[in-house]
Amino acid sequence: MNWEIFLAPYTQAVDELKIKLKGMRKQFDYESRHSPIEFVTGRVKPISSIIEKAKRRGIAMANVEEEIQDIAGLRVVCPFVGDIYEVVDMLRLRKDFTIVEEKDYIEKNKESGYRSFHVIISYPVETIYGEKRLLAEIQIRTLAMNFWAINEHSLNYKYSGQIPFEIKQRLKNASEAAFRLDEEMSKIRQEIREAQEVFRRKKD
Ligand code: 0O2
Repeated sequence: MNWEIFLAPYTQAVDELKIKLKGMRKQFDYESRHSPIEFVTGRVKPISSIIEKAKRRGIAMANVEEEIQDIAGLRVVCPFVGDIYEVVDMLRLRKDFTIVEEKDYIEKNKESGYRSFHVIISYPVETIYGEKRLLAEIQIRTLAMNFWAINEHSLNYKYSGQIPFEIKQRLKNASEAAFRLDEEMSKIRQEIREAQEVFRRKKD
């Protein structure tokens, strides 16, 4: 497998999608409207992670393209839970890609305590040989969900996926705390927005 050639369209897709999703945030700013997007990041999955995931799932290298949906990964981080569904609605309206699957790990979180909304898209990349459609995963989550997920991810890496029981329990507690934080913040969302608006006007 020539990884450089294989990953090139994924790199292009991530670069393009980062610009497009950041563009959504900018448009809210230009129109002085509250943005449901706090920030956007993107990455191409490292080769070692692709190989590791394929081995773990028993996926043949020839099927990696169809079976590993997050080689191109985008993350949209939002202030409030309600913003996530606003972003999902905007993604559903777009004509530059098609949604092939939606996974709502907010309604029903994962066993680990992970919460996030995943949208899997089929994205057309223009190559020198014509259009190539590939899968990309857009993870949409709040700041609190993101804080939890990046810490849990580091621990998973540290313990090679075998996090000790006690730490797992603490992570579950932390996930519940993050859930409550999101709930409380949502309840005072309007107050927070108005405060930000006053702050923005003063700055202008
Ligand atoms: P990395 O290192 O982030 O790239 P499925 O067959 O649908 O159950 P699949 O295809 O892995 O499983 O999709 P899923 O479960 O939606 O997960 C895709 C990505 O979501 C993961 O990629 C993580 O980025 C994130 N994710 C899912 N579950 C967890 C979790 O419990 N904790 C954290 N921190 N992130 C999670 P990778 O390849 O697993 O990891």
